[in-house]
Amino acid sequence: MSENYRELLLNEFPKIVEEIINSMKTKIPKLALDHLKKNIEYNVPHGKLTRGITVIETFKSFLNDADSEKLKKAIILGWTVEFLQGFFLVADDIMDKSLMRRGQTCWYKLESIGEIAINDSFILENILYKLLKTHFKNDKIYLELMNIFHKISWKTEMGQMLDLLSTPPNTTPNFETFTKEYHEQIVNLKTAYYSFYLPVALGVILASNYREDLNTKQLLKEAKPILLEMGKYFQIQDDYLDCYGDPQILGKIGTDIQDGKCSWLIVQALEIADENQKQLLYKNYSHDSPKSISIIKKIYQELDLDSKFHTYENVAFENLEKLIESLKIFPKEILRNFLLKIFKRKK
Ligand code: DMA
Ligand code: MG
Ligand code: MG
Ligand code: MG
Repeated sequence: MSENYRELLLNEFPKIVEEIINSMKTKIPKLALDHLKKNIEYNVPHGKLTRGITVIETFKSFLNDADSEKLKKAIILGWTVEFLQGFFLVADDIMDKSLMRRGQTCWYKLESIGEIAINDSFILENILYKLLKTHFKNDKIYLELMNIFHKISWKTEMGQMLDLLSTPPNTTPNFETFTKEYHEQIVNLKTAYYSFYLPVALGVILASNYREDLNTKQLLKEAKPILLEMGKYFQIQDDYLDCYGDPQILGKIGTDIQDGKCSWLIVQALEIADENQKQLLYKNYSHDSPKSISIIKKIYQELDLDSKFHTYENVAFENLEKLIESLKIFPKEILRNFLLKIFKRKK
């Protein structure tokens, strides 16, 4: 099913690009139009599209007999989350000094790009509001859609702020922030809201555009804690894969150790390390040298973090299954599907 939705999304993409380019055709010179197109095409459609697909799947499970016009709205809304994601990733890669994203060189790292990437990320964000305006301005949910994007973007930006504040530049990490609590706050804010709550919320809101009987507030209130819990699990996987994933499959190369990130792995490590290991971790974490990185990885190995993660993953999965089972009004299938998509993921 989701394969179909992926195709539906990808079929619509060229039309979206054309719509944006056409809207600027007479307003900016050709070289700028070309850059705008390149920015969109490079940074938006090459991911797994999980968020976009989830919007459509959620919408369809509330409005099974949606006609093609309604389905098209779901597809557009799916792309709006993917533009938001593109915006966050282009900016995140600059801030994290990453090299690869989705199997390609990071946008800002391209020879012909560089610092314009900062502005390009803003543009990707703005496009999502253009799409909302063009396709939803006459719908009763228009304001609700704008509000949710603003609210969730704010959360994500707070999360990125916390993430970056755990290791300011040119100094040692704020090791006092390397706690389970701080880490949980980071992942909840920077990932869970926009990656899990938002796509499902958009699907429900769009369905409520056509179904008077849907109580969006009640439905989302029930699903939200579970979606946020799934988001936490997802970002812990991301932290794990940063160190243990295969860059070929992942499409990106880990930077958390040299960036000094408050990652699940270092938080675990500091909790169980002996004094000697702790001193080595303090001394080498956030140093961008192969020697320091390998010392950190060696301690992770001594502490058996790999298998600690697998244990965590199984416990988290069972816990999420139970939470989903306890739902009273929200369709369980939607969250089950979402969970199965990410369980034991390698990318
Ligand atoms: C990503 O956190 C969060 C946002 C809001 C993009 P991250 O830097 O761990 O992501 P990645 O590992 O994909 O760079
Ligand atoms: Mg990053
Ligand atoms: Mg980051
Ligand atoms: Mg990461």
